[in-house]
Amino acid sequence: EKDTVELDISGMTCAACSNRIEKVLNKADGVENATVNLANETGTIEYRPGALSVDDMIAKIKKLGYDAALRA
Ligand code: 9UX
Repeated sequence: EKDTVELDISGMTCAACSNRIEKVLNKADGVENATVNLANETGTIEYRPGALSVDDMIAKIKKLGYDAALRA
């Protein structure tokens, strides 16, 4: 099955930042499609919950030096 999650992502200051996060998320096992919006500071990720969790995604983003949280 497939799920979609929206994250708040902060700390991005240029388009290369958002591209970098997109690239890492899209290559992660279980991610079907990830788009990151620099202006809105959000990310939308379609993924397979059996393969990775939202916490896994947040950890990957934090490892790149940005902050991320589940969008309330
Ligand atoms: Mo742009 Mo983001 O030079 O870490 S890539 S600020």
